[in-house]
Amino acid sequence: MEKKIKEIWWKAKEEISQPQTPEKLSALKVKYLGKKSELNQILKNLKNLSAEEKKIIGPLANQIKNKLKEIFSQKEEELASVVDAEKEWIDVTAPAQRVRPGKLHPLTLVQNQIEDIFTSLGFEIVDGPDVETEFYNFDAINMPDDHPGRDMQDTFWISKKENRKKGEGVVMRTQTSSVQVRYMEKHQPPLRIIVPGRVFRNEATDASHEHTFHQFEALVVDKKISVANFLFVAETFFSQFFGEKMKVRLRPSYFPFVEPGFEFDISCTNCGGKGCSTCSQTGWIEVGGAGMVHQNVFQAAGYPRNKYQGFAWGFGLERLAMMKYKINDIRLFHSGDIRFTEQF
Ligand code: FA5
Repeated sequence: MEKKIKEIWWKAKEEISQPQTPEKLSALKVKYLGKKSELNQILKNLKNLSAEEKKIIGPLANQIKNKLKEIFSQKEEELASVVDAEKEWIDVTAPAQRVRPGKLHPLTLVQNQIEDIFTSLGFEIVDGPDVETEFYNFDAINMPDDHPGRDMQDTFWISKKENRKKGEGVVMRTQTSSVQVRYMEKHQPPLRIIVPGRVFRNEATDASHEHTFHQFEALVVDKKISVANFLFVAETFFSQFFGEKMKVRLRPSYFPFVEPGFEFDISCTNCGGKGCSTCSQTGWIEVGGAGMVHQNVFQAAGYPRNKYQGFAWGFGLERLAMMKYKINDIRLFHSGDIRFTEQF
């Protein structure tokens, strides 16, 4: 009997050490440790042995049974780790998936460049709210309720009660000029700021008009500021922005918050000023409005009248990006079409 148990041990050990699959191993476990296994039969029949034999066979059979349990569980662990490694196997020779790197939107590129140029000229970048009070968007910049200038911009009203107090309505701002008085109320001259931001107008859209677009306001205030200062800053900015010498032309125009007011044109980026279809053969392209800050605006900000002078300008960011990248439809910017944004 003792020999038999040792034979079981050697045979089992030999078989377990062979290459295994989890299925084969559990079949072996049944064979050597299952209820009907030889070892269990021996243990079951111990009662039929003599007392002498029981003393030897009992402990030996139990010892072998425990040793077998131990090597089975070792083998099971070994197999489990092999299976995991197989699941995690990576084919390092497989072709890689194409990575499509993200791109900055052309408006972001243009805005970054504008901000770099102006900060290098000593301007501070200032922000303001998209949802604005009627006061800052209109009243404070010399456009009270009954002013015809309000009709120049179709407004999205958030709140417009019939009997509201002066300036109390709420609008989606129609222009970044809304930040002028907001800023001046809290800061004293000399000041040089630019205000990039989104503006909204209740307009029909076409290739050059959006209802939601971006403007760039510039405001410079000090004791002696003249139109010549504006021209210098404008020419410096546009020359740096387009990477070539640009000329700026002023045409008289009307904006309630400036006096005198102008519309300003830059030399055509397509033909260099010779005349082409982009500039309707004039050699000039209109980019924005500008002028010397009206004393009523300074007064609304709490500055004494006639103490300070300043210039302000506002231009459309989309229009500038269209000129720089030769984009022929403003609606492409917010189309969400990746084929468009991928080109920049
Ligand atoms: C204004 O908004 C004035 N606040 C600009 C200004 C600032 C004048 C400071 C004087 C002093 P205007 O409505 O013209 O002006 O708009 C300025 C620029 O915004 C235009 O020249 C154009 O480039 C752009 N713009 C106007 N409407 C649209 C639109 N619907 N879609 C795209 N760009 C527009």
